[in-house]
Amino acid sequence: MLYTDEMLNSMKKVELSRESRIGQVPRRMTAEEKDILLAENHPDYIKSAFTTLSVGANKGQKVPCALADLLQGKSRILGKKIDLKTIKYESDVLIIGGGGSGASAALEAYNAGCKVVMVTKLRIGDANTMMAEGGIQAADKENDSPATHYLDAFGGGHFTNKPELLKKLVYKAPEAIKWLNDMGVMFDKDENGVMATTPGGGTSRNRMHACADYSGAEIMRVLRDEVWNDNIEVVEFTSAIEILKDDYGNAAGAILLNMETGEVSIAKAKTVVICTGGAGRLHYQDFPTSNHYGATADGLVLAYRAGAVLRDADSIQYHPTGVAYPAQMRGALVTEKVRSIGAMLVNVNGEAFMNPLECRDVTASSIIRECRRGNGVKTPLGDAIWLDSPMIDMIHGEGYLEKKLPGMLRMYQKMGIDMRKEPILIYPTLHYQNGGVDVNADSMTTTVNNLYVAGEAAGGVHGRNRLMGNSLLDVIVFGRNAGQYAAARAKEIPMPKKLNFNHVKEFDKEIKAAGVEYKELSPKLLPNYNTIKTL
Ligand code: MEZ
Repeated sequence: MLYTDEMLNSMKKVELSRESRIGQVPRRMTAEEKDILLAENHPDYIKSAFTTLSVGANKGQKVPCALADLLQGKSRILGKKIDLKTIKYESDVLIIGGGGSGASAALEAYNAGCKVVMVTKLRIGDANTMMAEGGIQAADKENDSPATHYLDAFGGGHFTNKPELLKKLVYKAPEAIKWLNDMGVMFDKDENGVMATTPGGGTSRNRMHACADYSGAEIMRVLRDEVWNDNIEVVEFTSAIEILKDDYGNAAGAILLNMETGEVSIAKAKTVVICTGGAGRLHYQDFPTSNHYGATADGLVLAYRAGAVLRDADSIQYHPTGVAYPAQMRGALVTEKVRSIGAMLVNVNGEAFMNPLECRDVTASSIIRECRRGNGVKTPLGDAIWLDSPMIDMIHGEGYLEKKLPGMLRMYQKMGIDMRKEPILIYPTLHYQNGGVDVNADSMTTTVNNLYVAGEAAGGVHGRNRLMGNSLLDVIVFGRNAGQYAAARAKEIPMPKKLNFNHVKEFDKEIKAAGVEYKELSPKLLPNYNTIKTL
């Protein structure tokens, strides 16, 4: 039996209250209520989960403990003999990472006439982009505007977003959708060919463009095909383990590690673009994650050691609805779209306790609080909340859920759950790093010349809380942006003559002088599951 009697009794209450909840919209919280809720319940406020950095550009600032261990970890090249004269890959632009931002950057740099090499530690497309479900925002309808999109994202980010980055994100969004559509991304459209759009948490207009509930997979399919079609050199199963610099302290390549053979090699380039994604697989505070296997914050480590500044690195997004039960799917993403199209969050007594389309940090905190108040559903894996998915077909008619959420429906069916007929159990899951490397509007880091960062590895675009659908948008807009600027710069400068990794040695000296003990080899590259608490 999948559910205990207690769970089944609670499910009965959800069924009984369902009819009366249709058409009811729970009120939004006031700003003051939100502030109190966040301070008392959001995991970012748990002081013991953070520590202060002792070295580097962000010395004195707090970051999650697991991230600090990596930022101040032992470089993989220390004590190794590195031959900097034998260059295995030489290019105008070196792209590190093979997800959505890496592919977008590669395509733009290639189109600008540059020789591009992309290195990626797994395969091209093995990335969080591929896992994205609900959609991509763009204000391209008559009742909407980039300015409205800006205000939504700025408010959602608690007014901490870097204005020049956010402006670029929202103004370039319609063009990004067109770019993808023209390349062949199969967006959902109505019978007249008009893009279908839905709302998301914190959006004041319906501007979520989607490809059912596999938006990221469809976008990545097309980007990957384009990279392959262009014959861009893609080096798979190869990680960048340090940035290389020229005699002037500018980024000039990377030291690479072949993940299969262990061979170390050198890539030299005029400009370097880091597109390594997020950090979910660090499992901050022992949260499960919706992230891809490779999400281990590698880019932050590479950039930090090279002298880049991080911003909002203590701000983490817990997606409100991760699978809480059954165990096989724990932590997997239950797209926000389930709520966008009508499902409510309901407690053990069958009561809707909040508006389901508050921003993510507020929604996640409200779910955590409801469980802390004793109103969660007890499962063998911990407390959870119902997401009342059968409401969707009751509101829109039979067949709607299957049409809009085919992937999710199948995922649950495999576990013997029909989400059209029964609610599903959710709890927040570690989803996104809101912050990252500080970059300018040209995607170059604020302190290291010729080093660019795009996508989840970059900070500032979303401030301290990202809205749904602005991540896929970020990887496209800023992947392209980084590729264009890195290419333009590469055309202006000569190929670096000599390479060095003096900054790695200097950083190591700083670590020793600060009395910090290494806890990890870094970058981490792959998660280490024997250290995660078992259920
Ligand atoms: O942007 C996201 O994180 C997103 C669209 C996730 C989702 O709920 O589907």
